[in-house]
Amino acid sequence: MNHDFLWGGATASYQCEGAWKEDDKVKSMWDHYLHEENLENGDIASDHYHRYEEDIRMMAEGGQNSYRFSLSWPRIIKNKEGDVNEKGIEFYHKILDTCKKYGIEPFVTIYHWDLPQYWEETGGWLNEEVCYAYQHYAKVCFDNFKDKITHWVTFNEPKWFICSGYLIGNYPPAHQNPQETIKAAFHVMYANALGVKAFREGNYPGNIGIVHSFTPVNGIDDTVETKIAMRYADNYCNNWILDTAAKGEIPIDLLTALSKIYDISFIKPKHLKTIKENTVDFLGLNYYSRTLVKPYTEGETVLIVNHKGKESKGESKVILKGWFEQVLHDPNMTYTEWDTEIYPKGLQEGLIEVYQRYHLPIYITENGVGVQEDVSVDQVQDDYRIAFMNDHINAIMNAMDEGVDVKGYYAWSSFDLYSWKNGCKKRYGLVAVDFEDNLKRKPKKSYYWYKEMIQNNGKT
Ligand code: BGP
Repeated sequence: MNHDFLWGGATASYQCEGAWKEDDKVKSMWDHYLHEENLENGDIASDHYHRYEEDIRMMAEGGQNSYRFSLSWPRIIKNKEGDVNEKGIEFYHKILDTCKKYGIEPFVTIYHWDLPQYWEETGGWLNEEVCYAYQHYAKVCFDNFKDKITHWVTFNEPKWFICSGYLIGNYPPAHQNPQETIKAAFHVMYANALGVKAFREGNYPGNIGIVHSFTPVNGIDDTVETKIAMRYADNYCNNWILDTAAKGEIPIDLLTALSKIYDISFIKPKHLKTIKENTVDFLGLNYYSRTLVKPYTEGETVLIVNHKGKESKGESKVILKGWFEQVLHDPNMTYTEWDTEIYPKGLQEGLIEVYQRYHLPIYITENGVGVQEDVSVDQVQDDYRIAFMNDHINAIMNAMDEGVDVKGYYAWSSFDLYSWKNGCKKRYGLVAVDFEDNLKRKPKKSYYWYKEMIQNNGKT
């Protein structure tokens, strides 16, 4: 086994911990929003807060040597004044000590979407003050856990939570406002740089990166119009995060295009200087699928929904007038129950492209398939998940053969958990969690397959 390569699974605090009010944790924007809207929530989720020992032990028994999880801001920082909740700190020490006990390397995300509600009430990511609050929170994490964590991630998927929260409106704060989207997006990338700055200034051990929801862009043909649409789509899907975090530069053609329609005067030289001077050490790519596009010039449409709700099957695409239109449903391709195209080749091609562009080490920080499963059986026979992971891991190995520096792979998810807005019925886990029967854990067939694959160093 190649001991340097990290093989594991991933989770996120809100999606698995539960214990939403325990030990002085305050409300996150997700707690608030899902309760207000009366939607299925993560109050209990997989109850990882109480069952972490069993979960981490199962990771080790499944041959995994790493665990990607996130820290919860509302568990760690009590209020706008920045006071620390020692019980929150203690909880993550217990997780980290358990990882150590089982020989599991922690790979830790500082922010995976659970903004404290007390900050959301001041305007959330539209408020520049939140960027400095994030920096304070990140510093508290570095100071408290520096001896136990060496792989740090500033943010999980800025595109997904910003576009869903401010443009599409299906995630909290559920706005539909392009002007706000641009401002919130910018603030998150600025906060990313502030987090990196705090990390560098504190001289903490280890590395820091960002995790991006990576969708390589393909065009439907080779025409000039399609190539232009592809560039717009790449800016929308990838470059505003990757260029900004890795090179310290917001793509200039994106800024020019935006400034013709929107106000970007909130971007000041001091922000750009911080962004330029504080770039990341590595890139984490979450890969679920690609984006196939064609030009879109007609009609009045600014944007149409892009969400992963099952009800929207066949409609979950992005259209930006004058920029591009996402193409769905190529009859030759296969799609998941939730409308995601299965396209492993995109991972291989995308990895090569990203590595050529940024020359940074890459981790595949999420990859998996969401399915409705009957978990009352002794063992879920998830051959579809095995096939999915097998094909994507092969794609990674091929990219590595071509020289790409991939350092780890994380299945989404380590065990079944809460899927944003879909609730617990959309399952991704290697281990089944029976939400109807006492949250019992039972490894799926894929868990054993993954163990063997890890022992073979990624050869299947
Ligand atoms: C990514 C998120 C994860 C996870 C995953 C699956 O975008 O980082 O938190 O949820 O997607 O998505 P979903 O649960 O919406 O199917």
